[in-house]
Amino acid sequence: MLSCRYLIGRLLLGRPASTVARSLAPGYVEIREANHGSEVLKYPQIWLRDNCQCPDCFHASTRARKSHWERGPLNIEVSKLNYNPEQQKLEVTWQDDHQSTYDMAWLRERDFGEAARKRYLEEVYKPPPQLWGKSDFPAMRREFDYQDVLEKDKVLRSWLEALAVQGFAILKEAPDDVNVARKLAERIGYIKRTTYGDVFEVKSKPNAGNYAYLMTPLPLHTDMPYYEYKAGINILHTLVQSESLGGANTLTDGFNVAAALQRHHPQDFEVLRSVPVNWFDIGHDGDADKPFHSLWRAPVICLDVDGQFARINQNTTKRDSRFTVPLDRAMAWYEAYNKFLSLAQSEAVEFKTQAGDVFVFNNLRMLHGRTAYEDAPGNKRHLVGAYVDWDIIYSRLRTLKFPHARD
Ligand code: OGA
Ligand code: NM2
Ligand code: ZN
Ligand code: ZN
Repeated sequence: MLSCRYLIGRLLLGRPASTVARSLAPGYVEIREANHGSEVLKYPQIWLRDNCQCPDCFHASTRARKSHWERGPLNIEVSKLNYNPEQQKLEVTWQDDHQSTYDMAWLRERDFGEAARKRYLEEVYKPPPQLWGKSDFPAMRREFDYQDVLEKDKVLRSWLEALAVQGFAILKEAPDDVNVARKLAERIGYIKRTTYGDVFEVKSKPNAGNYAYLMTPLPLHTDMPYYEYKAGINILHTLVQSESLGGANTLTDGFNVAAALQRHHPQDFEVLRSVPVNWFDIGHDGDADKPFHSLWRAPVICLDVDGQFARINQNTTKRDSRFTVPLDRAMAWYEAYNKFLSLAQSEAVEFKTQAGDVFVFNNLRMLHGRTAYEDAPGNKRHLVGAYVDWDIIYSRLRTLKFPHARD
């Protein structure tokens, strides 16, 4: 391979006659656009070559990069750069004579600068969650009409955005129909099937295999911490609400509780972020004949690669007595967990749904629960639930936001 380690050439876009050659840090291409002040677009040469859009390198209809491992490494350097002002394209000739052209708009969308990366992550990747405490609840509460969600894409989009940003929403005026939760899941995309079926009935059951199927208070929890692929959102449709005192829902923003713990008790935060807890679900769903033995070890507070909150695991009824950590970690963990739970409890709001309400929330983020209730002969509390994964929800949201996205 020819080696020319120092590329000479800075393009002044928009001023075709005045392209200026200047020495650059090796390995990069810089573009300064005439009407963009001192802003410079800077790209690694190896990235440009890796993302060559020519038919030999890229299969347009499947949006797929082609693999050419047999040709050796990609670090071939640029031998000639040209900006084509009529077509607004950057033209590159490489030292092996391969030729690439890049649309300026395409390049700008892939700007490595900090502001552009932030814009992409927040506008396309995921809308950032807005954390909230008890006193913010009324301002965070979003309501949508059930039929509008089914029929109007704009309303579907607003609903999904509320789930991503506020973490919950309430749909009103759903019919008295056991298929509502399923229809909503299918309106988003695909329902998530679990060991509890595709839809599940939350009511007091004689052969209850799950604590949620009793009339007792259901403490603040997230569903299915015992799953590696835990349900993304929980759709809970109230068919019959209890006329007794209770049967109300409780709700706390778990990310906000984690943030408060991080601020005020950083050591406890570190413990809950790092100590794996054994979550379990052993048994069978009522009379169903398929037994399950679900286990997943994970901390209460899980962060993503950027250090942002990714998932909260908490379900006292599903925490195993097996705690597979060294002794001293267990002691520290209980202390931190206690702080987390008391904070969560003090920030919890309470509201009672009515028949026809659908309470939907981010199950990776929201701790939720229920107050105790009493069924009566003519009034048996009855909810139907369904789950959807966030992969499906974010994908749907992006297709609504960017119907013409090509890459
Ligand atoms: C559950 C649950 C809430 C309710 O079943 O996991 O959170 O209102 N139920 O019964
Ligand atoms: N249900 C409602 O994590 C849990 O087991 C919570 C889940 C039974 C599907 C309840
Ligand atoms: Zn190519
Ligand atoms: Zn639940």
